[in-house]
Amino acid sequence: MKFDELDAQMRIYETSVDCCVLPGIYMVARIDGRNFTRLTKEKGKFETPFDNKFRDLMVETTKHLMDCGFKVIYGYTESDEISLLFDLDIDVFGRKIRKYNSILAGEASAKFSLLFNDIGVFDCRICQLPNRKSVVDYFRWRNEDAHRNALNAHCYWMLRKENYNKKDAASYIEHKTTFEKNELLFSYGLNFNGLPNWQKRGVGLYWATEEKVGYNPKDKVEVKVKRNVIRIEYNLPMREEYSNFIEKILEKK
Ligand SMILES: Nc1nc2c(ncn2[C@@H]2O[C@H](COP(=O)(O)OP(=O)(O)OP(=O)(O)O)[C@@H](O)[C@H]2O)c(=O)[nH]1
Ligand SMILES: [Mg+2]
Repeated sequence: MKFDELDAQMRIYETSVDCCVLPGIYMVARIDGRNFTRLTKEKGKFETPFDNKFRDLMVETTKHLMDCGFKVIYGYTESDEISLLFDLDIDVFGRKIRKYNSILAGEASAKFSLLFNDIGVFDCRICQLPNRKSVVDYFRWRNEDAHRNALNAHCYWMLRKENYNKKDAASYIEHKTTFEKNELLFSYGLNFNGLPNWQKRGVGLYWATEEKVGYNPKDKVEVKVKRNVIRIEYNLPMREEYSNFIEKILEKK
């Protein structure tokens, strides 16, 4: 068989399940650390439940993903996960899902591993969201997930410090209400509301334009140049205010 014939024949097997996201549908990628419970405990020895150094690794990885060839209009990170909202009209790789999943997981793993000096692997999935409301709801979901995780993690580690074993600490908080969890922390002298917002709400990253004074050596004059920079928000709003924040990002593009 000639190579061209063989090539055409085999491509069918490779591309038969290639799905593309339809035009007019928003895409959000969620990238999540693989086995990071172990990585944060054994390889990194990060502070529990939250560590600034780990947060910074995730923020730097998010920044990289926002500037690696995909038009990302908003990045969000909490715990070991990153969400990326793409421009509605993005058309790189013909919107083929397998390209986004494999490249973004690869870029995230490579960047994180370089920063961490050890292997850190991420997976990636694409959510297809039919309208602006579902995009807002998606980010509200992750924002509120961050809040719940933070409360549970602080309770868990507080009990562990008080000599509860893993199982007892987990089962103690399992059936407690939000109010009771807040009370539990308070009884040990920790005011949950006073904790840094990035722990409870995650971190948001978005593009902004900045004016910079440069120098034109040919004309020997100072010139103002505009450049796009990534802004990092460590104090994201919550609930309706966060919905409005996401709406504004969707409108700005
Ligand atoms: N010590 C520490 N751990 C963190 C921090 N942020 C996230 N983690 C850990 O990262 C893990 C993320 O949870 P998951 O993604 O559900 O668990 P995983 O082990 O990565 O499992 P898979 O995602 O299914 O592979 C949790 O166990 C957190 O404790 C941090 O700032 N400090
Ligand atoms: Mg994970």
